[in-house]
Amino acid sequence: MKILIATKNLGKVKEIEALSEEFFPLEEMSFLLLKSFEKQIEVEENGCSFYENAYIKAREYSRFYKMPVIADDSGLVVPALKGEPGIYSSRYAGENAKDEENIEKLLFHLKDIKEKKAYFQCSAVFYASEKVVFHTEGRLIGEIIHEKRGEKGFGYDPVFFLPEKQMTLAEISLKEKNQISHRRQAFYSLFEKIKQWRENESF
Ligand code: ITT
Repeated sequence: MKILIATKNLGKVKEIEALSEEFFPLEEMSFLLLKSFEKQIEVEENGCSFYENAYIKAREYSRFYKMPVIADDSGLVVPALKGEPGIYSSRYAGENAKDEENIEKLLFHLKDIKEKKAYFQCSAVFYASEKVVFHTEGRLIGEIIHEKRGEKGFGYDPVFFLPEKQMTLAEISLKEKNQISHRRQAFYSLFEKIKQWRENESF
């Protein structure tokens, strides 16, 4: 079976590819990326939650490319900022904002706030048809620090500190991030559901 991983975010692509290789090493399952298609579409993320946006992306790409699709909608949630940037994480500092600009805005809003707890949320949706839709969630808890540390990862990783490792997500390897991340939790549960569905289908 071919499944399209519908994301334009190259940081996500790297992580999801590595997770899928770990989970489906011997399966007859192959993953396609958006870049393998000549025709590209824009999908408006006008949902009110990570789940709604992941569902919209998975459904629209699946309808357009006529194949099963996995979509990820994720972001950083800072309770002291009333949940910001949340579903607006990628465009916090404006449409097409760069990661550095989003981080700058985040640190500016947090400069006088002591409570630095934050978490990443990932909502993953598999859409094969209107009747075959699976949804899972993952969460990674940490703290926001005031100076960027590390060069790895993407998005808010350089300011997302893991107290138990005393490092930011941008200081640990992709492999280590993929052992603990919000994305790992969501995708492993999603892959499990897809696997079970495939097994039941073949009876
Ligand atoms: P697609 O919609 O094409 O998947 P996107 O980057 O716009 O790409 P989202 O709407 O889900 O995807 O926004 C996710 C944003 O949340 C992302 O751009 C980062 O700013 C942030 N984010 C999500 N997961 C992250 C992670 O693991 N590390 C750092 N930042 C992350």
